[in-house]
Amino acid sequence: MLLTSEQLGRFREDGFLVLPGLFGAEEVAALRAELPALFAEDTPANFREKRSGVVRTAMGLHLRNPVYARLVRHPRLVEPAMQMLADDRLYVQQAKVNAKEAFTGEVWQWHYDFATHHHEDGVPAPLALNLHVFLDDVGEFNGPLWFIRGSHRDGPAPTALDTATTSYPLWTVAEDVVARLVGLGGIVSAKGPAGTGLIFGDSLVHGSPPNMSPFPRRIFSLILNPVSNALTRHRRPDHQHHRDLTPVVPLGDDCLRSAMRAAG
Ligand SMILES: O=C(O)CCC(=O)C(=O)O
Repeated sequence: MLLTSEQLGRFREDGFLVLPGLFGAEEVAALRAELPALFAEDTPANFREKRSGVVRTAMGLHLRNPVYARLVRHPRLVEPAMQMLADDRLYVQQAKVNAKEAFTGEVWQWHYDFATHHHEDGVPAPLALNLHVFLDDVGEFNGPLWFIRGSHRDGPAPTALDTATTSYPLWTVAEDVVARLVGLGGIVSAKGPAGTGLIFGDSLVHGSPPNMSPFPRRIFSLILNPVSNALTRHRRPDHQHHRDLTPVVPLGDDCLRSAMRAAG
C-alpha cells in the first residue's frame, strides 16, 4: 500500500497522518481477542499504571504472540514506512499496545520519541516512524493522542527525564517550550473509529490526557527504524528497543485474515 503525494505532503507539513479505515472490523477483532491473555502475563514487558496497577503498555508483542508477529509485517504498515523513509531496510524497534483503560488510564506527558531513543538507546537521527492502529474507537473523552502540529519542524526541543509522573520513564518537554510550540502550530487530537491508522515522526511533540471515561482506549504502536540508524547503546531491555536488526519483509495484504482462517 502506497501513500499519495498529497498524504506525503501533509505528513511533511503536520508531522502526522491519519489513515481512516486502514484495518477492517474482523482484523481489529482478531487483534483485540489476543489482548486479555497478553495483559494477564506476568512479565516485565507489561508496564502497569502507577495507581491502579492495570496494564499501561504491553511491549514486545511480536515476540509473544503470532497474530502480532504478522501485524508488524503487515504491508499496510510496513510499505508506507518504507516509502516515507525511502528505505526498505527497516527493523522493528518496538511493538506494543498502549492500553489507556477506562477510568484509570494515566497521562502520557508532552514528549517526542526521539529524545528517549537518542538519550537511552543512542539512536543517531530522528528517522523512526511510529505507526498506530486504533483497537478501540478513539474519541474526545477516552484519552486520544494530542499532537502539536508542525512541532517537528522547530528542531529538537530540550528535554528532561521524568521518572516520577507515571510508571514509564520518559524524556519530556518543558511547559514553556510546549506553550511556545502550541502558539505556532496548535494542538490537534487524533480521533477515529477502531481500525484507523496513524503515522507520526520521531520529532513530533505529542502526549495524551488521562482516560476519565468509561470507554477503554487501546492502540497498537509499531516503531520502525532504518537499520542504518540503529541503536548504539543497550541500556534498556530488548522489549523497549529490540536488538534484532533483521529488516522486516512485508507479508501479503490478507495476512491477518489468513491467520484467522487457519485458527478456524
Ligand atoms: O498511547 C498514548 O496515549 C501515547 C503513547 C506515546 O506517546 C508513545 O508511546 O510515545
